Formats: sequence, structure tokens, C-alpha cells
Amino acid sequence: MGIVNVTPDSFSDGGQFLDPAAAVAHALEEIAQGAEIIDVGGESTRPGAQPVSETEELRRVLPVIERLAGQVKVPISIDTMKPGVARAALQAGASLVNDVAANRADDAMWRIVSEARAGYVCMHMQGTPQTMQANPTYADVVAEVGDFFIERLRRLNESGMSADQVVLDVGIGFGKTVEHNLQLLDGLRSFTRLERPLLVGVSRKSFIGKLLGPDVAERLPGALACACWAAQVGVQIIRTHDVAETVQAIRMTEAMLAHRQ
Ligand code: 7PJ
Repeated sequence: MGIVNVTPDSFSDGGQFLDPAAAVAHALEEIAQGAEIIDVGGESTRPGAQPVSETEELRRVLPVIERLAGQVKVPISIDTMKPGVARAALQAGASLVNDVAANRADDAMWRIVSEARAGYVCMHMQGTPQTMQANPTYADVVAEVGDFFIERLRRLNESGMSADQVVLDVGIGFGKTVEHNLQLLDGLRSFTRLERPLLVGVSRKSFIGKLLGPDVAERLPGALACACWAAQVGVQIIRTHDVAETVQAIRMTEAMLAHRQ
């Protein structure tokens, strides 16, 4: 899954692809590099980011989705927390909603996804992007994220969504300390018991910097280590800014897995 941020303030590439033509060109480049899903987002969810209005978010993402939908075969994902943005994006040609706010209380988002028969990424987050990194606390983060997934699959089903629309994501960095992120990466295999595709997003994330020191432009090796680890324990989708490098690392991992005795 290649990332296309149509935002002025995302933590690693904010402002680069605000112009729809630049965003579309970036998506096409990611597809040429092997991306099999394009994730278009118009609101930064980095810790402490300011929310944007629905009007502004739509102004950013809709031209990009419309233009892409007219010319690419890969599924387009809309990265949004707003049901209204999800609805408009699905109408414009997106087929997957990436919901980092799947810990939401109301079911408007889920009804929209259900009715569209679209895909849905159900990501775990403790708190909100504004509060999540203040003091993340868990007794057992792997068990709690697993319980969250089970409870959400039930709620999604009650809102009309079938399990086969759902992808699960532990939400690396969303209300987690470095230690929590490492525990979740270690525990990834346990989530395969839920029999849903798994997605992991580690690209350029701050826990790599906190653990090893590199600043945001130099975290690719750390992210590739996580991506290969994830692929090896059964994760199907890696969300990344660096598609060519990630595809090569994953294909190599898959070649080794295919030859395992
Ligand atoms: C994730 C995401 C992630 C999913 C972001 C960043 C911060 N969506 N959106 N999973 N991260 N599903 O790009 O690093 O980990 S925004």
C-alpha cells in the first residue's frame, strides 16, 4: 500500500503533494514501483496534528481520487476519520476506507462502508491523534488489541459489514510507546487467528528514530526490517512511503518463505 499524503503537515512528506497533479503523479510512480493499493489521505494524523474541516479534506482528496480512479486498476483507499469524506471518496472511485479512528463510538462510518460493500481497514488507536501519545497505558498491549479487534468485528457485523470486508491493523505508533510497538510487532502472528488480512504501517515512524537514532528521512532500513518481519509472520499489507524498496524487501522475504523446508 503506497501512501499519497495530500496534506501540508504530514510528518515526513507534508506539503509535497498538495497539488492534485503532483499527488496523482506520485501515485502513478508508486504503482509503477509495485504498489497494489494507493492510500490517499487529506488529514494528517501525526501526534498533536490539528484536525481539518470536512470541506477542506474533500477539496484535497477528491480531485486526486477522481483522476486516479479514471486511469488506474489498483484499488484506491481513502485514509479518513470522517464518514462524509469516506462516502464522497467511495462515490468518486475509492474502494477501501482506511479508518484510523475505528475506535469510534457511533456507526455512521460503518453503515457507509457496509452499503458501499467497500473494504475497511480497522485500525487500533488508544485515544485520538491529539491525545494518543500523552501517556499510552496497557496491562498487555497484544491481548488488548486482540480484544479490540474481536469486539470491533462484532460491532462492524451489527452495522451490516461482513467480516470479509475487513482488514485489521494494530496501529503502530497510535497511542503506543516504543515498547508497546515492539510488543505488537512481536505478537503479530497471534492476530492471524482472526482470519482477516493484516496491515502494518511502520514507514518512517518515530519509534524507529527513538530506538535507533535516525531522523525521519533516514529510517528506511529500520522500516524494512519491520516490514520483512511482518511479512514473515503472516501480514499481507505493508503501508509505506517507500514503495520500490519495500516491494523488493518483501519479494525477497517471500522467496525465502517459499523455499522453507
Ligand atoms: C497508519 C495509517 C497506520 C493505517 C497513518 C504515518 C502516520 N493507517 N495512517 N495504519 N499510519 N491503517 O503515515 O506514519 O499505521 S498516518
